[in-house]
Amino acid sequence: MALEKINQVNDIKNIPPEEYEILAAEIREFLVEKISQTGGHLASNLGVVELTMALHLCFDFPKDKVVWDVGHQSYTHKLLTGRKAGFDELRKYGGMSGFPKRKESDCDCFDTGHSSTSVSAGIGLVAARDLLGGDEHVISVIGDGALTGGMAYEALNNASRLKKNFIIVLNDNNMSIAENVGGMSEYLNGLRTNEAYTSFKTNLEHSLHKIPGGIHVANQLKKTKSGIKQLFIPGMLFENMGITYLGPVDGHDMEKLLDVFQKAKRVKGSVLVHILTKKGKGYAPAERHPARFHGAEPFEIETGVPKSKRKKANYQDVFSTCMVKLGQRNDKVVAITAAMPDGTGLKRFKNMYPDRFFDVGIAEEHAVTFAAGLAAGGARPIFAVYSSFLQRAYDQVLHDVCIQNLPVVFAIDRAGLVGSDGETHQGIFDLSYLSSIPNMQIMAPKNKWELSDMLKFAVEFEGPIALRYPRGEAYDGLKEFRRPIIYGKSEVIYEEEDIALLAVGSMVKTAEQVRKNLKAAGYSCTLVNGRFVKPIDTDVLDELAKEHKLLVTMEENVRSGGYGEKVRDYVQEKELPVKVLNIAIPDEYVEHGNVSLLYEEVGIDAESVTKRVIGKYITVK
Ligand SMILES: Cc1ncc(C[n+]2csc(CCOP(=O)(O)OP(=O)(O)O)c2C)c(N)n1
Repeated sequence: MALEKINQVNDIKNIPPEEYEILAAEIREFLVEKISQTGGHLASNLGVVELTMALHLCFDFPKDKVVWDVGHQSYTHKLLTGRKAGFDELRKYGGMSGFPKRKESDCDCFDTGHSSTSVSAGIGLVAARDLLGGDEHVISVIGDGALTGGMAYEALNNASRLKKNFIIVLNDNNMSIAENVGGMSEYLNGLRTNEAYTSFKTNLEHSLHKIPGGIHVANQLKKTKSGIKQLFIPGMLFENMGITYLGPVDGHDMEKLLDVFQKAKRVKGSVLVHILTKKGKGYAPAERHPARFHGAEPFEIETGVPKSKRKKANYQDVFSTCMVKLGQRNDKVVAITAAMPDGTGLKRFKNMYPDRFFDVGIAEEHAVTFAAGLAAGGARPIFAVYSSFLQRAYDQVLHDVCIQNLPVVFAIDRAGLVGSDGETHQGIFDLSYLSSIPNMQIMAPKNKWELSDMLKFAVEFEGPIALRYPRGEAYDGLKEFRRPIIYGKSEVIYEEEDIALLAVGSMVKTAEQVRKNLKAAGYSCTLVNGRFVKPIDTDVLDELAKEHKLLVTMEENVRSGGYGEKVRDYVQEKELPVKVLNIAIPDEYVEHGNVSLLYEEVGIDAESVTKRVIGKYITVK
């Protein structure tokens, strides 16, 4: 048992080379077993087992530093740095994170979660090292998917200028979550698959080596800056930027990996090592369905089938159906995703209207400005994007869409707490970051029918408009309340007096339970579905203030800049004779864990809200 001998960082260096293969197999077995129980990122991790082992054999962690792009593929790194036991509590509340965390280990030098940041962070660490007189190696490991993100190019551009010793490892498995897309992906594909080229190059080199002086000619050709160098060295795109290219190398061949990393260490300046890996390697279901096993729920090892069966439709299914219908009705409707066609539910739209579907790669900033261009050209773009990933496109939303008041629909998925992915992925800021932007309108549906109605409304709307909905099961309660969507108007569901609950989106369901609790405790309680977070419905506030003593706003967003603040501001400004209690997520990052547990932790579950409402009401009545 080789894995048994690995208990802390650098233990791998005591493993004899003849056991590397055994160790890799045991690591894979360990990962499959643990992730089958906890869920987590499987396919990407299975692909980088040898790559990670080789890094740990060639470098000296924690002195040397490795930045994992996105960070979802860092499980073997965690295993090799003394965190084996952490896998029992992987992604659970209080347990080990599924991403690199500085606070978790000194071998994690930079926190990640969002894509395409590793080269920037790496070159920053390099610049700091050189300023402070250090001599450690800095390695950024970036996937071919992450290399579709603009930041990666900004960083490569900068790295080429800084001319500092820096190692970039390109982990090329020819996949993003789904199929990788775009010109860079094709370029890499050319490098990895061009057998004709490879054999031509080998033959040419052999022939040159046979003729007198040929070796010299071959060496000269490799040094020349001319295009002929391409015959000998692939990766000219990087070379021409001043970044040495090494590879491509089989990412499952330890000998070759060790050799190329030793070479990379000796290169002066920045070097990119191109490694070819197989996503899902070693576990047949993940090799067959790498996208499904990118982020897996707990599953049966023998079959790869998820352990829990989904009973109800989720919001993404509802969105998917609506998009197909909208596409049918209006041929100006186009759909955009930034590398998440499956997760967002756009796959059916893609299959039915391939000409009106755009996967732009992991490029949210570009996606937004691209949508702005489409809208300016007369199309009706709908950009389906996770709340946390839209964060990076703030300026594009403001500068390219909203200043020009262009009709772009933002379908904001995974809004609210997402659970096991943790801080980097919680969608709890969108109401705040969008609502300060003039011309932007924001809606949140209470249930699955309202998602459909809001989407129809949004496509007809003449300006930027966002609707946000959570991850997972779509709420199918309150079906009888399906009144038309009217701009800026909320929906009064139950009308009583004393306490009014004003909830938005997912919190309407919670508010229903809070109302039941309050009524059971003898309180009279109105329930309003806010519907619009921007603009807020001031008429309903004026009305509610007449018959109620306490308004309670409820949202699954941080408090700062959210729905509650807007209601409170209005009530204060108009000096309405009513008190306001804001229920929102505290202004803090929320770590990973089960969502219902997180609701309790941040105090937005029905029981905590009920207690706070009663406590507040006692002081105001
Ligand atoms: C800004 C941003 N957008 C989207 C994602 C979701 N996401 C996580 S991993 C991934 C694919 C990454 O592909 P690649 O870099 O090739 O790594 P692989 O999983 O194939 O090893 C995507 C799109 C993200 N993490 N960050």
